[in-house]
Amino acid sequence: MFCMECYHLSGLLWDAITEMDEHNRPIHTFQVCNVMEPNQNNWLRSNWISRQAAQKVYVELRFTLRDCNSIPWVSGTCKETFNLFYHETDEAHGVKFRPAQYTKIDTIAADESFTQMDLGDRILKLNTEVREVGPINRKGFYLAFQDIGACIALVSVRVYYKKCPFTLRNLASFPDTVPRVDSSSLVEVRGACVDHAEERDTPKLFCGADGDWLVPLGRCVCSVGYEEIDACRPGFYKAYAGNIKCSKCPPHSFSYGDASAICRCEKGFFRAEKDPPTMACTRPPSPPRNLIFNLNDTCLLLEWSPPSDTGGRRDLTYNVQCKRCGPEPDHCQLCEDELRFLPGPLGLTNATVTVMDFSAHANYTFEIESLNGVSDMSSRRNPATSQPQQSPSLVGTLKKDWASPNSIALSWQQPEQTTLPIIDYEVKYYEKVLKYSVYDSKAPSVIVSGLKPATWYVFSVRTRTAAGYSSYSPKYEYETTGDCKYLRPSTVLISSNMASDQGQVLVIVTAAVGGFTLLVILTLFLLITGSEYFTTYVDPDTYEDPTQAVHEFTKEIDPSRIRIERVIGAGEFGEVCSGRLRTPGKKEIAVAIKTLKGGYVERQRRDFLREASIMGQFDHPNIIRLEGVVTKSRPVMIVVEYMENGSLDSFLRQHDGHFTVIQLVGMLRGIASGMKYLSDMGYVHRDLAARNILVNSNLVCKVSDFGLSRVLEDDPEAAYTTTGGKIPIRWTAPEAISYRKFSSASDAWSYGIVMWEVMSYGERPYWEMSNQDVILSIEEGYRLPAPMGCPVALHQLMLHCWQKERNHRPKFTDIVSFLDKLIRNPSTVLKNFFLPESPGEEMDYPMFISVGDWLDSIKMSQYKSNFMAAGYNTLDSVARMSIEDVRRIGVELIGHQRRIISSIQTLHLQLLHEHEKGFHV
Ligand code: ACK
Repeated sequence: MFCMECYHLSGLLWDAITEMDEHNRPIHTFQVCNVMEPNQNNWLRSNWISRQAAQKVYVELRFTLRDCNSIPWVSGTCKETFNLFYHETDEAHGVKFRPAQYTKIDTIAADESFTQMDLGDRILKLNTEVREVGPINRKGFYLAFQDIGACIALVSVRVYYKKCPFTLRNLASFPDTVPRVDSSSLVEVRGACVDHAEERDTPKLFCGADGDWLVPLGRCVCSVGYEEIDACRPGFYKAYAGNIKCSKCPPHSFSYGDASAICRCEKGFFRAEKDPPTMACTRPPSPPRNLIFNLNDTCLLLEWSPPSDTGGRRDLTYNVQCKRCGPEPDHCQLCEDELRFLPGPLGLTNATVTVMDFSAHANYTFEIESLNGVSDMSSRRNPATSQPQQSPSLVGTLKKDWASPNSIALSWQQPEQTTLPIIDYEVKYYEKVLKYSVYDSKAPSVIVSGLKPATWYVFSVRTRTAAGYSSYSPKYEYETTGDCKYLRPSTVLISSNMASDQGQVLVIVTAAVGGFTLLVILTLFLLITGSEYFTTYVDPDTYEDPTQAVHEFTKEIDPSRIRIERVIGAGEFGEVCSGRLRTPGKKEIAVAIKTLKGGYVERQRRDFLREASIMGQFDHPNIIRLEGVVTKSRPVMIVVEYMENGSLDSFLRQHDGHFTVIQLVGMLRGIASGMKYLSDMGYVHRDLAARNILVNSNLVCKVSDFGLSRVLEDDPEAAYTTTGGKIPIRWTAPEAISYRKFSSASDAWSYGIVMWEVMSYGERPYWEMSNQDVILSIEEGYRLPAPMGCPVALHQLMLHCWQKERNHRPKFTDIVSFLDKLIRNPSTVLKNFFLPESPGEEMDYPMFISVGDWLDSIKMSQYKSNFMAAGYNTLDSVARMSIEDVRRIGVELIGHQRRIISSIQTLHLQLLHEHEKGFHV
């Protein structure tokens, strides 16, 4: 710290002595002990000490003082105190020392409270004394120690001053501060806000004489984007200064960097000017839905449902746009000014508007646009007004790829130049005089099915890009049983002339999404003629408004007429219950009630009710009967007739071997009859399987589950795809698996599988083979063998259903009459090798080359060596094996015995066939 210099004014000097403590560490001391001599005046002076910032300094002395009583013969001269002095100067004096210049601080005496210091053979009692020095006004000072005859060892001198140290309080920093000399007054210190913090009330602290900070006042707070000095992390933000935490970015917004004051909206999402930064980013709403109209003599009432997606906002409004079109739908002019709208055409808050003052014999198109506070911000505003030059171009001419009485596949050339990518195509078609439908297709092709035979249809396509729709292509007219030709554009649509001839006003009602993407077209005719409207199946998906299909094809049941008794199973959308249905004037009946579980989204409700809209169109003893629906209250329900024995697959598994062949054939006959009805209606089931057949207490089987026939629009490759892309591989015909060619012929394939399920009492088709193996083995010609005990005639029918060429498969009408024959003449069924009159052409059924191939094909390869070892190395020899033979060669598992034996039966039949044809294996 500082050096000491000794000054001997009389007597002996202080001695600088180094001793060792008990740890062998050197202790430097200054000692004086002239106790024998009187009038001692020995000085020890420090070197110059800068006072630095201090006004008051403290001197801490550690020393030992010998008790005079402990020293013999020193009584008159021995002292037990020494004096402490100081002298202020601005600079060091060097060796010059004048005691007279020094001011006494105090006389230092030994205290009672010594601490002991072990100096090897001696124990010293160490004394500590502290004295204040000041105020010091010069730049520095000297300390001096005056010995007047004591025995002292000065061990340490510590000089220090007190300060309030640098500190952070309330997000403000306060510097080192030296207290006042006057211990009663405090130093007021103003703090500086730390980085990224800002002053609220001036932050202050007071520095007390002892170096303690006292009385904090005022504060700083974290600036925007910061929390407690740290920056908000990516994904977080802080929009307001304050000592609050950073918050997670609200939905649909993000922050990439640190210290974000606000989160930026994701693409397609926006913040309206007045939206606070804490609010989620929002987007324009989806289009209004379920647009319906009511027309009386003078006014048109348009009503719609709010959009399914409000974009996350509450400030939803609607604008109505009116177009009056000439015979060509693309020659339209706006007509809001001509008509009277109540309450008005723009900024509607309720989902309804009344329109009046129509001109006679005119076509009007109304578009309802939903808007919200961020619709203006979307770059995808109404393309018709914003960027007309970008309107997509027309597609090329329409071409028929193939057609059947009920369907047509059309394709067209993509527009040559499009500045924007094509989102999809809208295909509009209509029976020349009856009914409109619209499809969205992602590919430049479409398959339109469900058409009526011998009916003229008109097709037209337009392209959609982000800029909106192109005009419609030239019309393509086609008669379902005849040839096709192009019509002149002037002969298109239902002309206004024709409409007026029949006293109609054509109203095309369209709904647009928040001014951009999707223009959903719903075209309705006011006049529906034609009484044979429901003789063929109508796909509810062709209705823009699915609720309309529900209204049209189902009866609404008052839920008070339904009594739910118990839950019988779990359906795709919710529980299936059994219960009773009361109908006034009728006997109460048992019903099954399918419920739509709570929390559903609109799409689920629509999918759920689609089944009812389909079922409601059918009326046949082998089709599950729809009693009605509950849609006006919760839960939404579909009520169908009760089938006591549940689904056919589990029913058969529970009753393995219980029925006669004729009973089983009776069940199959019922299913075939139901399927004949469906195919006559033009309905393709797509999911015919025993699990989708229900059985009542009289063993009557009824086809159910009409969910799968749904058409999805979102497959860019195909015109049609099935729900969720899931195809029940084991039940599905190869052409439906590979190119989604679903037809009544593919239903016939599935029927063959159902026959196999029935005859094997619910065995899983192709057992545990993987789906991929099933597809491959079918492709290679493998077909399921006859189940154990299955009459050959029935297996023959199955094989017939599994013809690769779909036109060779039997029609359901053939199947029904064939089974009828079998039932009428059971003995023929029971004769094992009866070959029925083939209802179709020759089968293309494969032959196995070797026993090994055969075993591979039925996934029984593990028994190859058993067969070989027992000498069964030709198919002929295998075909003669009995169940005992199979057991004897070492096939122990009953399931395997069963599989091998049923395959042997088929093998036998094949061989018979081949031998008849003159082949030898
Ligand atoms: O095999 P199951 O007993 O028969 O279990 C299923 C369950 O509900 C889930 O679908 C049964 N189920 C469905 N519809 C009916 C019905 N109309 N009558 C009786 N049971 C039914 C089905």
